[in-house]
Amino acid sequence: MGISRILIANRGEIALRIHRAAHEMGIETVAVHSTADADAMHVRLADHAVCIGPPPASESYLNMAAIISAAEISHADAIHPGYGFMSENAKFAEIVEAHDIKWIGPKPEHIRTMGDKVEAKRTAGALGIPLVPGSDGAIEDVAEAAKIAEEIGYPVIIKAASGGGGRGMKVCTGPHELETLMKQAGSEAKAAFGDATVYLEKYLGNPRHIEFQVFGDGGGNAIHLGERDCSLQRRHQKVLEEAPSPVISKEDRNRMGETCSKAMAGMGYRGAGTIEFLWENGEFYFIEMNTRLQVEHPVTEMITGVDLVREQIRIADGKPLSIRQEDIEFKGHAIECRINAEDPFTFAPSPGLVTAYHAAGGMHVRVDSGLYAGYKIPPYYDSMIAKLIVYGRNREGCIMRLRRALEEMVVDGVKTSIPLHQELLRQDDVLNGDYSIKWLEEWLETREG
Ligand code: MV4
Repeated sequence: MGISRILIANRGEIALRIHRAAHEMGIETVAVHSTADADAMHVRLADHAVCIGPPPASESYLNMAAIISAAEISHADAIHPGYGFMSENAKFAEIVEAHDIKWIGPKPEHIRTMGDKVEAKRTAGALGIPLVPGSDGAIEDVAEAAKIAEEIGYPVIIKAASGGGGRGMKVCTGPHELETLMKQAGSEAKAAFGDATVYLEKYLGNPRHIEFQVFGDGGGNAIHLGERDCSLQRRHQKVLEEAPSPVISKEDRNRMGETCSKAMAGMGYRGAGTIEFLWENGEFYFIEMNTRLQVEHPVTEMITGVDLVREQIRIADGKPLSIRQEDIEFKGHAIECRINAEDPFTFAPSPGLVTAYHAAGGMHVRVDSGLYAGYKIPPYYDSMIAKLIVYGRNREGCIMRLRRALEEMVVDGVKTSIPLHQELLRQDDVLNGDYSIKWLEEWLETREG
């Protein structure tokens, strides 16, 4: 029997996003929420709602037993984890499947493999994906690190195998620093992740962050949906994402996209995934793979017309992918601005009552958000309150429309990053697509106001 009721194990805009895809497929939804989210839009929109615990995520959105119980009592036959929270928890995925509930996500073994960054690199390399030069696996001691660093040349970067998302990295400029930084990286990794395992890579000084969207049916068929450029980041938080990347040629897209989809087919990957690369001097270097739907997935949807959440649900339901690679066309340009409830200068969180709200609209403008006037943004969770996604036939047209849409957005009562986006879209380097992963933080250093 097919999926008829999905429990959405998440909150905020992504919970709405999943609800919308489900309802468009005639599938009912069950919201789960903490006591802090009783008035949230994701709860109002869903067909059923279950309170799963107090405000801290550790006791609600991360509470496996509470979520499984909610699925059982509400007779949900599938769980979609969204992003963050339980989305890359292999153990949870196994528990869901052990309860005969469909897991709308990758196979648990693949979540586990990609969660270990050393295993992820080994797997990707074996499947023909180009890697950053570095240690073949974990580094055991300083002597081994020194030998590899000598071979690949300084600077090198020491990373935690259980890390990811930028946590626990050390850049090492020469052999004199290696011992200290190795020890630091190891003990910090042990403290943060309970695993001191580290590995070594050549440090790339000024790359872009380019990621490919992939999709597999779990039975050896896979496609790619092109790349997103997510180089504009602050402290490993993406601020603005675009598709296609301003620097990737059609030939490189097709070549690297094909490498990615072949790799996914080779491992029997199921569901949505993102293969992250650093891109420097025209070359791609794999760093990590994310085994979830990503915040920035809408820019891919805008330029391909493919509903990624619908595909996720279909795959989990044992149906084939609804599109073939040769039917995927990349058309136009899309940019997403992440709108956070935070001070646009200090980045301090700004939760509280939203006194007025008006979403931008018009042609090719999409706002994914659970905001409404009178909503009180709780202080317990991520500060992202809306995503503004805009499409244009080309990058210039997209930027013009994005500026217009940002002018229309009204979020009163709290500080938001809307003014930051407006300022970014006046910077020549942004307008020219001339930025690397370092650009935003360097610009913020010199910014006035
Ligand atoms: C790197 C790197 C330079 N060289 N690896 C940060 C997050 C994690 N996913 C990997 N990261 C990096 N790995 C090598 N060999 C620079 C970063 C990095 C970064 C990467 C993507 C986007 C923003 C970034 C900001 C700082 C550092």
